[in-house]
Amino acid sequence: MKLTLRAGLAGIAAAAVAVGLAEIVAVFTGPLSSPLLAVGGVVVDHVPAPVKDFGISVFGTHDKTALITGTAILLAVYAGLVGIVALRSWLWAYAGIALFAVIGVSAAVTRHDAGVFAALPSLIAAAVAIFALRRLVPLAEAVEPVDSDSRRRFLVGVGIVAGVGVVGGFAGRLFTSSRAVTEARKSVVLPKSSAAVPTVPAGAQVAGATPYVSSNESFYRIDTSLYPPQVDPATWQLRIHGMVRNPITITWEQLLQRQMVERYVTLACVSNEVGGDLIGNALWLGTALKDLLDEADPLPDADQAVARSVDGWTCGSPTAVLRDGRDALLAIGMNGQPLPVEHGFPVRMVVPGLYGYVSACKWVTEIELTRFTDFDAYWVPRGWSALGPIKTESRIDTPKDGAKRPAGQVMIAGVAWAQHRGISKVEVQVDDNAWEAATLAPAVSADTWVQWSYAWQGTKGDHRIQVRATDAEGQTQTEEGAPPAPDGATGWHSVEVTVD
Ligand SMILES: Nc1nc2c(c(=O)[nH]1)N[C@H]1C(S)=C(S)[C@@H](COP(=O)(O)O)O[C@H]1N2
Ligand SMILES: [Mo]
Repeated sequence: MKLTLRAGLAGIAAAAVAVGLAEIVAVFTGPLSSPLLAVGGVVVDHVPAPVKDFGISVFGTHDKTALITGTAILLAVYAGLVGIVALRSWLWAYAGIALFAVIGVSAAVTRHDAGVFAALPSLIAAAVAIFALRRLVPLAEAVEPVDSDSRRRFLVGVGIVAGVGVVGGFAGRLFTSSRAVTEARKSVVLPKSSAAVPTVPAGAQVAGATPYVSSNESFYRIDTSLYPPQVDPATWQLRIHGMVRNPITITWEQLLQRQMVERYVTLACVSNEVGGDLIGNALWLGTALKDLLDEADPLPDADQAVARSVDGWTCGSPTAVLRDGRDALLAIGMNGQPLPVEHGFPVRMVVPGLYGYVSACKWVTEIELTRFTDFDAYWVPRGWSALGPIKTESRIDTPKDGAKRPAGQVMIAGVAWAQHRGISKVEVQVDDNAWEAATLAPAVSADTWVQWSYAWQGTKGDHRIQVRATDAEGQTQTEEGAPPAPDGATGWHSVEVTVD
């Protein structure tokens, strides 16, 4: 093994032990102070919209794992170079480690609500890296001229150092998640809905279409947090303030005392591509946001209600939409369970008819009444529209693109949505034939998606199937294709099938 290769390995091992021990320090200073998560978080906040789009379309909801893995690979390459540099000049190697510390510290202390202690994991990591490198590089050098004893010493040294790093890293993550709010969540007893709970009508589920109600486990997850915020209901508060005559603050206990309703609402992400699956339907338990806002009494020109999460993320909804009588909820339950931590435990917003990025604030702790001209919420300066009403869309769930079917009757089925307006018609077109009306299944309300089906007599050959929906206001989904940014994808979903 060449000297440069050994030095590179020494650098990588030193970085592993540094980052691993930093994870342990982060158990005490907060999960987001770990250099990996802090730097990853800064990247998330600064990627341009097209890159974020690309990340979501390639990695789907695994975009976070991809980001952390990418950061770790970059770090390994950098650390290898620092190890090689150390052969020539310790001064430059220290400078390389110092740069790592500066990046880690600046990322960690600028995260929302970070204290000065957030700098500790990166600082300690830098010290550990220097310590480990000072020991491993001389071991790497001692191997020349070829000597099996010193080579063994080098490999054992690298192994131990990297091993301590890996074990430390996993232990740190493990402690962090065991200190998480999972226990607090288990002890939550949800109040009952004070009104009748809607039932899913018989026949709402069409064979071959996605489940009408999405399970909590399968529900899509989109947010900017690399580690979901851990919010203890005991300390949770919601403050409604800004342009209001009567600012209010409510605690978890007070929230539980309020009138609760349970409503099916289909949530959709603006990043959903035509035919995509960033959409889900759940039964949400919560209290009416309208009542809370009425109590706070917004000033007439406070046209924007900005919700803020404990992690600093914001979204802005039109105040009028939250107060127009639709079931805009401050939600605490999802399908009969307390909100899963990833879906906003203990409290989030759910607003029928608005994309998630302008309405569905998870881990919500603040609603500030302001004006659209005075404040841009998180995604607006990143290239997304300030207003995000959900567009009328439809999707073919079966047959899948590329599927083969025997000749004869082929059931085509899927979902369509135009939350809060409702769907009045879904049509299917095979090749260049006429558009044919699909059968609409019953749905709970206009706030949920609806399933549809169409029995087609498949003839031998390759075919293209397209779908389009019309909302209850009579507007038919446009054929014109548009990407998700700035305000939602458009176009008709189509699949190619072979009948033989
Ligand atoms: N705190 C916080 N809330 C958030 C987000 C976020 O990044 N942070 N993302 C929003 C977006 S873009 C969507 S589509 C929905 C997704 O909610 P879900 O993950 O429960 O499906 O949450 C919204 N609420
Ligand atoms: Mo979203």
